[in-house]
Amino acid sequence: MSNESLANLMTEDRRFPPPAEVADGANVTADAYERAAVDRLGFWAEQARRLDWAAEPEQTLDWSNPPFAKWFADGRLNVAHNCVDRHVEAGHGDRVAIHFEGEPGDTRSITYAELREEVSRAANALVELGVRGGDRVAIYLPMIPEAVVAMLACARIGAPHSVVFGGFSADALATRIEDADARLVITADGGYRRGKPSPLKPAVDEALTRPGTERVRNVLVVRRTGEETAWTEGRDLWWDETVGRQSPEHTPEAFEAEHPLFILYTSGTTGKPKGILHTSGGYLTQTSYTHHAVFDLKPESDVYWCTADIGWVTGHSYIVYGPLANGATQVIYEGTPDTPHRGRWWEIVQKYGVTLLYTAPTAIRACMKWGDDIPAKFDLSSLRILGSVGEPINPEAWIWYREHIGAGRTPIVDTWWQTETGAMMVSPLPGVTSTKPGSAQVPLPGIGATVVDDDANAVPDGHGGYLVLTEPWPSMLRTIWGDDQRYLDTYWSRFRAGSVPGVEKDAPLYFAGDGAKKDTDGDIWLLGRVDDVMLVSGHNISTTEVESALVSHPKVAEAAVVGAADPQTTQAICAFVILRGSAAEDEGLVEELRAHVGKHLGPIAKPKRILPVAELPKTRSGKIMRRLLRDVAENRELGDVTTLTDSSVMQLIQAKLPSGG
Ligand code: 6R9
Repeated sequence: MSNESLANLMTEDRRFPPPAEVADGANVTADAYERAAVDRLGFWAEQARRLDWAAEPEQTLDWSNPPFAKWFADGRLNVAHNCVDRHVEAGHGDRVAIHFEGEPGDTRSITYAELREEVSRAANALVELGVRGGDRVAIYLPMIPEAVVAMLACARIGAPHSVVFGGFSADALATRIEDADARLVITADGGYRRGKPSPLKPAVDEALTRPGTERVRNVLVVRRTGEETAWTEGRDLWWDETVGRQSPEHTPEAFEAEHPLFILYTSGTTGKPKGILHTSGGYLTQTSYTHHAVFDLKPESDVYWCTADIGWVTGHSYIVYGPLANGATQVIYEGTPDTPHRGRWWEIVQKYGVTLLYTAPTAIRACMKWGDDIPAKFDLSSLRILGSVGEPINPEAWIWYREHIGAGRTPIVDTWWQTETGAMMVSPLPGVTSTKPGSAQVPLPGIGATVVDDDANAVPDGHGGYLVLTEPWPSMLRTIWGDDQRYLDTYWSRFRAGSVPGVEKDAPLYFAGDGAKKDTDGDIWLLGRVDDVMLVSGHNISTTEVESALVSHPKVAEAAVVGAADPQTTQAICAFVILRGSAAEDEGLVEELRAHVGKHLGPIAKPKRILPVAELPKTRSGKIMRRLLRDVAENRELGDVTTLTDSSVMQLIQAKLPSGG
């Protein structure tokens, strides 16, 4: 990357102050920033008291061996007790924890009292199968309540889980089973996807033929679809039989705050997947606090819905641990947003009276493409706060979300965080912040985040650089499973603090891998992964800003921009666009779009090539895989496509490209 900071092209003047109905009585008010600034560790010690500890921690942070952190190290707690039992003991056993909506339309509502019984039975079953504290359990399930139960049962007995997304292949599953050295796999016969049963168990059978997976003793299989399933006697067990016959009572044991809670793999672009390790007390403190602060959850009256999959960190932190620690009532939906019709999500919001919705920009852009008339058919008036996560949200998508889903009334919380951070780090607070379309804005109370240049000096307002985290935080990853050196190299070796206000010179800074800028108000904008930033004639240009400019054109629903090697300009901007339903791919379109970008961002940002396509390559968590588009734009063979949702997308894109690049 050159020494010139990231170009800072886009400006945004729209502001939306918090509505009175959210600001009055908000869980967290502006003084939280102040308190956390005065005594950061005291602030987190106070948040840890949101939890029920078997032994209250006296210590807050041990940073004597950076970057290996210990939070609340002398405290002891049971995570599952905090997410389930304590709510029953507090008299909320009849409160619904989960409204489950299956894709075929089957439903189940599970109260906290019922959840306690289910989790206890599952914990007893794990113990019977010989799973001990510290043993790893792989979970490969669709979005059904048993996924939550399985995770909590592992937490209850101190066995770290490794959830593998149900859309991943047998290969991906085998690599993860091997790396974590799992002893048990929990799966299902299948789940429902796009209107039909989709099998899961065959991938487990195949994975377990691979070398390195021999230590898996049992496979526990949830019956979901009832389809015919191959069976290995002595190894495979039905969940309903094995779990069903257990006692509904299980006394949870308290574990140290630093006891491992889970491993979750992030794919990254190169090398083998990284097993991100999270532990118990700090993780639960920050997921609980941020869910309470950013969604302003009122557990007695709110109905919360996070549309993420449980196989993604958002599902871990904001379906399972944060919301359940807070005693929330939530919706879990198994299927796709367009099955059996494109209004399915809005029908669910109406049916359950969802008040807090958390989803990803990719889903919002898909809904924009499908048309405003679809959400308009449903009563969405229960919604009071809308969240976004996973990618930068383009200002136009932000405005659409607020107007068409939030009736022009609801605050939008654009939450920046990562698998590695475990919980939200940069986000507006819905009762405090005047929001700004496209910007994640400010570090949450108790979080140190800023933007630095190549020499690790904080950039002045109005400049771009790299997002870094300046202070350890409770839900931070503790290491990469089995590879401390890779943990150091990946996150902590790039920056030692230069001139950063409030940070000691040479202190290690956490490098998030994202480009970012501070606008003239000091608000943070995320500009995409640093690997995706383009270098055009000596200027660093953010893919996100060019994409947002394209999406602000009425004919464009989605855009993905990459820099392709170019003999004149180092890299040339190459854009792949999905047109809105009615827009035609006519002669003048490409010129019209180039002119539009030029007008918004300046001539330097005009794409050299613009290619209309039907679909974009995305990961299962909805992130655009720009590196594959770069391969296409540079006429290279495609890199690893195993984490792609649909590999035929790339063939379609390649077919559109005239050879010669
Ligand atoms: C939670 C999650 C992390 C990467 C992160 C960044 C991108 C996530 C974002 C965002 C802009 C936001 N990202 N939230 N970019 N604005 N609100 O997505 O975790 O799957 O590990 O991805 O996602 O690039 O570095 P994970």
